[in-house]
Amino acid sequence: REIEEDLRDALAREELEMHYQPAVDAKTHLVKGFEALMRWNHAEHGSISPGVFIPIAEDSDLIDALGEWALRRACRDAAEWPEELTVSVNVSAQQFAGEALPTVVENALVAANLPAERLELEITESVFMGDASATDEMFKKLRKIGVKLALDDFGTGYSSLSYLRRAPFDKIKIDQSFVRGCTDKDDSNAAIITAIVSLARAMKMTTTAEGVEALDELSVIADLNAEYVQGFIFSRAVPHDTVMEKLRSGE
Ligand code: G
Ligand code: G
Ligand code: MN
Ligand code: NA
Repeated sequence: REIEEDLRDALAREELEMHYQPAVDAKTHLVKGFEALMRWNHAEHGSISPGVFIPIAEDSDLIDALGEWALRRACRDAAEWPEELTVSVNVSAQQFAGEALPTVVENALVAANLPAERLELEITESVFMGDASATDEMFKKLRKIGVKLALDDFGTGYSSLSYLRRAPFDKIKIDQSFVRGCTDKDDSNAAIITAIVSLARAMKMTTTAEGVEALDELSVIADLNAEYVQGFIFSRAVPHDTVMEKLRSGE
């Protein structure tokens, strides 16, 4: 397809950009870190969503090059932020299944002079569909590097609690579908969030509620004791320059 050909050239043409969405403490609203989200400014078609081009990259051999670029750029940008702030990078199951990932991660950290614990990799449970011993081995290697690991989109897809036992996650990201419209502490979304928060605590993991858009969602989620929140109520993903301006102005 034409879009795949264009994506092949997008890196060289510098049409890809990393934008950053803050994750904030649910109670104090202080910024804890940023999630890196890729953007593609196509020469003719304008902005193309990663929801469209990441699956195309995953179905071709492009995801490794895109993923490496994302890690390097995100680490480089994060190295300019105050040192208590972390950066979270989404990693595709295809990258996770490839043997290069640990080296790519280490090289990105070294090139940016970023301490490993400031980088968090967001992984979805689809990685567990791959070969079990290779998956376990990859978790060990990443763990050894010292990066943080978050389980993304939790509660959707083929959620299995056994994944939590098998892999050393630091954080669970509660999917937007449970967060959106969670405005009442007695509804079923709230019950699910309560259960996830409690499970995470018992396993020494933190939680981030994703996709918070409204004040009443924010207040319910803070009451349910999710540690962090992310969503349009605070900010969409913005370019690195904007992050730097906001950090300087103390926003
Ligand atoms: O930012 P937005 O909501 O449009 O992202 C859509 C999807 O694309 C999300 O599932 C997100 O995780 C994914 N995505 C965004 N940036 C990256 C990236 O750099 N690498 C990978 N693998 N996925 C990404
Ligand atoms: O799959 P992942 O969780 O990485 O995807 C993150 C996606 O969620 C990005 O595309 C991002 O733009 C989107 N997103 C972040 N905050 C909100 C929000 O408050 N509302 C909606 N609708 N989407 C959000
Ligand atoms: Mn994510
Ligand atoms: Na997510």
